[in-house]
Amino acid sequence: MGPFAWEDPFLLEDQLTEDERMLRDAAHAFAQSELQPRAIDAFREETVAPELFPLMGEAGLLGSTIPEAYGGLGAGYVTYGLIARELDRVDSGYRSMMSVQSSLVMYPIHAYGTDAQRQKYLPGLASGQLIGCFGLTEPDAGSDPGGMKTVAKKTADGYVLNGSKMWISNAPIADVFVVWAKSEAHGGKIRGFVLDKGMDGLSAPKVGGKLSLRTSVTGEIVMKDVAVSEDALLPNVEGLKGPFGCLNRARYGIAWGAMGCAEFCWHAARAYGLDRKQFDRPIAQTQLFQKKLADMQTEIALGLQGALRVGRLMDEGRGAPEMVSLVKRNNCGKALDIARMARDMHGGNGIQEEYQVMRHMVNLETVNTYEGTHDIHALILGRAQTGLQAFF
Ligand code: TGC
Ligand code: FAD
Repeated sequence: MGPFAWEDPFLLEDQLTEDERMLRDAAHAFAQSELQPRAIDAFREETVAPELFPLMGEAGLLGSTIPEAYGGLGAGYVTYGLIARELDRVDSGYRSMMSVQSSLVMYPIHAYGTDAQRQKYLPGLASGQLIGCFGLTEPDAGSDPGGMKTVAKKTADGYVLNGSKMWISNAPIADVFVVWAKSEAHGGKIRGFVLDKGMDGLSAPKVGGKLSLRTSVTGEIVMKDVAVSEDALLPNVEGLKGPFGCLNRARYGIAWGAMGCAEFCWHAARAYGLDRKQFDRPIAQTQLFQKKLADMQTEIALGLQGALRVGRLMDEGRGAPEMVSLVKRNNCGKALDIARMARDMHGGNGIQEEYQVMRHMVNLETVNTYEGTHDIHALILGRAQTGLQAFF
């Protein structure tokens, strides 16, 4: 038998390639030097920080799986997941900025767009000179995006879009809007459109009052007779599989990201327990405290292995959406439990911003809800094993 590394029980490090470790280390260094010093104040003040996009772009964090010809790194999905884990280790809002830009804006333009659309948008999005957002959810269509009301009507030389989107990450600061609408000219099928900031009738007011994910700005997208040319249509996909194709990638990244949050909370609880004394001994020397640490360690080790396995299968072209649902659901739910436990293990200090565990805890409430709620992913997995649709 070999030695045991408490912080890496299954030797995940050994399962990464040298390139993956190098890009992960670069993401870690960026997150710790550029993001960590801002996170506490940014969350408290709900700071909107568009200037972070060019910094992330320069660090190679945007569109890492997009080919180099369009400004990406041409890296695999394991690398993408490792980047998400490092950003989330600081704050889920920062990871959200990266996920939306990479998986929900650059991916559909690359996968479903024309070469002209790729040339027009991808280099700017990769460098962070352009900021993107993804509009699927509506006020009356969240878990059931097929119920959307946004419509695209055909005109002589393009389309006119009407409708509104809700809860859209990055929208108030976005230059590029990937928006999904029912197109009358395509039999009411859902089609993707790329809109540009400043178009007549397009606005993106901020959603205020969030008690979670406050480092990432969220908005509506309001479209009132927004006229676009044929060039705005993403021609190579139709139906819900368009947006879901993007969500598969973002959800997978979130499975890694949630484990980054959980690792932060676990390490913080362990350090706190070693330092804090009650009843004349470190609280880490109590059985209950150690059981909690063991539970955290176990769920994180298993969650990371699961995410890595799905990433490897995606890189081999063998990943299935249900695998992604499994790891997104499990890792978000487990991370939320771990963050709540870490908050408790810090006692009163757990509610203080400087200890950071409560910020992760409230962020994870969003992470567990967006990109398909915990229960929606259970229904996806239930359908896959019974063949029975239980959504309605
Ligand atoms: P359903 O009948 O299941 O499928 C309709 C069509 O879509 C295809 N499809 C998929 N294709 C690729 N990947 C997937 N994961 C797919 N799932 C379904 C399917 O094959 C079918 O294709 P076709 O050709 O036969 O038409 O559709 P449904 O309406 O019954 O869907 C049910 C359900 C619940 C699974 C789905 O609607 C769902 O996943 N709901 C959750 C919605 C959601 O995740 N929204 C996320 C919004 S974006 C966001 O939250 C960003 S946060 C970003 C951040 O800040 O990080
Ligand atoms: P609902 O769908 O109304 O769900 C409410 C509850 O009902 C949940 O518990 C759900 O699990 C449950 N429920 C729903 N249907 C069923 C069912 N059939 N059976 C059992 N239970 C069910 N969307 C975007 O398009 N782009 C973005 O960039 C984006 N960013 C976001 C950022 C933030 C901060 C937040 C909070 C959300 C964001 N979203 C975004 C929206 C997000 O994807 C939705 O909030 C999510 O899909 C859930 O939809 P809903 O809020 O309408 O909740």
